[in-house]
Amino acid sequence: MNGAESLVRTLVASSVDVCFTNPGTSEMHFVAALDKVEGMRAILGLFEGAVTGMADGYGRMAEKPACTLLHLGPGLANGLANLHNARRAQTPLVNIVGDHATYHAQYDAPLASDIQGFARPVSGWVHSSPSSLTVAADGARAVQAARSAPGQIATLILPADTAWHDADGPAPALPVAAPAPVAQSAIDIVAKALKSGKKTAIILRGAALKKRGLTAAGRIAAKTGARILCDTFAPRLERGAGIVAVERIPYFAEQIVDTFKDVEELILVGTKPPVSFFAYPGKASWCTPETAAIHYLAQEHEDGVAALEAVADALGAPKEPAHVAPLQKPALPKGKLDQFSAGQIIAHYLPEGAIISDEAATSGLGSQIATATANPHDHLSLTGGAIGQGLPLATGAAVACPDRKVVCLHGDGGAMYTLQALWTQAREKLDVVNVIFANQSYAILNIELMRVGAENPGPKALSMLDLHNPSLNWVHLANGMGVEAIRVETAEEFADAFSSAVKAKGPRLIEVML
Ligand SMILES: Cc1ncc(C[n+]2csc(CCOP(=O)(O)OP(=O)(O)O)c2C)c(N)n1
Repeated sequence: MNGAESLVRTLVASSVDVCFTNPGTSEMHFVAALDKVEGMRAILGLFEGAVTGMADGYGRMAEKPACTLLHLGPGLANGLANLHNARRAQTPLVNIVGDHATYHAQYDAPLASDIQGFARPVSGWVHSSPSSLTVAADGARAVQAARSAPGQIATLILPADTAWHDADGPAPALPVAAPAPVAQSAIDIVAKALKSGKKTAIILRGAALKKRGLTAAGRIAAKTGARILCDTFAPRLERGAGIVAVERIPYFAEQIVDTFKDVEELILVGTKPPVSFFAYPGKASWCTPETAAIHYLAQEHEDGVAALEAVADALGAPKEPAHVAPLQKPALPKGKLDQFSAGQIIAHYLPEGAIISDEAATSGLGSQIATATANPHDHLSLTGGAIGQGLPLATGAAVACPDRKVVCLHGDGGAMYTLQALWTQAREKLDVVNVIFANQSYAILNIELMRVGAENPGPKALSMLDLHNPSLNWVHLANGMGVEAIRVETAEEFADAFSSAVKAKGPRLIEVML
């Protein structure tokens, strides 16, 4: 077998069995190997930003890596913004990036570039395979690196001759290190802080935002009254009826300052102290009181869930957690369609076990409020602020979880970045309801324009934030990629469209005119 086949067999043996790709000439042996090897699902994306976002959504939900297959430096570079988001999400992900044959590099052919230079800032592990005889072992190491807690991006560069020359065979899967146990001393310090009676806030991220970690945090809250929060943009949060509810840290600096103004003890589980997303003239960057004591119960690579349970036990916390969300589906609103009525309708019909990919931007608050007591679901957010993640993220999540309904909530501006994901949804018949909030504006930037102190914006400035002229037509855009779509203008129309899309199988798009 050749190097490419040895690599594909190695990936499958290491449980990497989905490849999101947009390939080129240098990856043709890998592409050909997909037919020789059983067990690797290959999914085409029509732009690399969609490909990498899909791999992120898959990794967040499958909790194991997919691989990408990308075309040299430019292919990787096209995918960087969503790799940035995936890095922020600590998603396990293996990039396979084709390169020119080793002996071709000296000629500086047009597609030659610094692939390692493109890969390094988003990758925890980067390696260029020197020979077809090492490709398999390098592939196994890439998977091991991607899966090491809490999860990271591993980029394996595959020169074309290492793919086409003979290999010895696949390499066996390497062991994956579990999250490191938290030191008893950290548990003791946090338990002591929680017993102090001071005003305490616990911020959770990572696995701690799944039911088990949330339950342990809810037990601590029941015993001590500590507040439980999560980052504004958590990679994955389980929420809804029957699950311990957390406060989501708000977006704007002064709101974060207000959220934490009384806090004396801040306990961090797999996260960092909250700071403002941007700096603004005259506003805080560091958003917790300077006087608050900060305790790291668990670092990102550590087992924060077991640590929370150990703290709850050390405190003698009751078995029953506080703040378990009840099931309260909102009534169906009538008349005006805005983000709040839309959110109520989404919460009303949201099926149990749904996955929400949320890049709704300024239209997101309504659904976040309304779904707090909806059927239990997973919520995925835009972790790195690089817009254009939501559609591919939803697509990858639907590949990972074919039995669950995926709902993508998206601003129209961000959705335009990676709308090619819709084509992949149609081709793969993925079960995604895409809701596009069509305000025909970069609305958040209109708010930011004022907040940064740019006074009296003129028509040129304002037109840079406006998406009219020409207006986008999401029904046509979706139809052009094989996705059934409808435009809605009232709450009743949206309720009809959303309920029927949720009942149907396969991708749908609803354009919500705001
Ligand atoms: C990759 C990238 N490019 C540009 C931006 C700047 N940016 C932030 S929000 C935004 C507009 C978002 O518009 P939309 O998705 O329609 O949401 P809205 O603000 O209208 O609710 C832009 C361009 C960004 N965050 N990331």
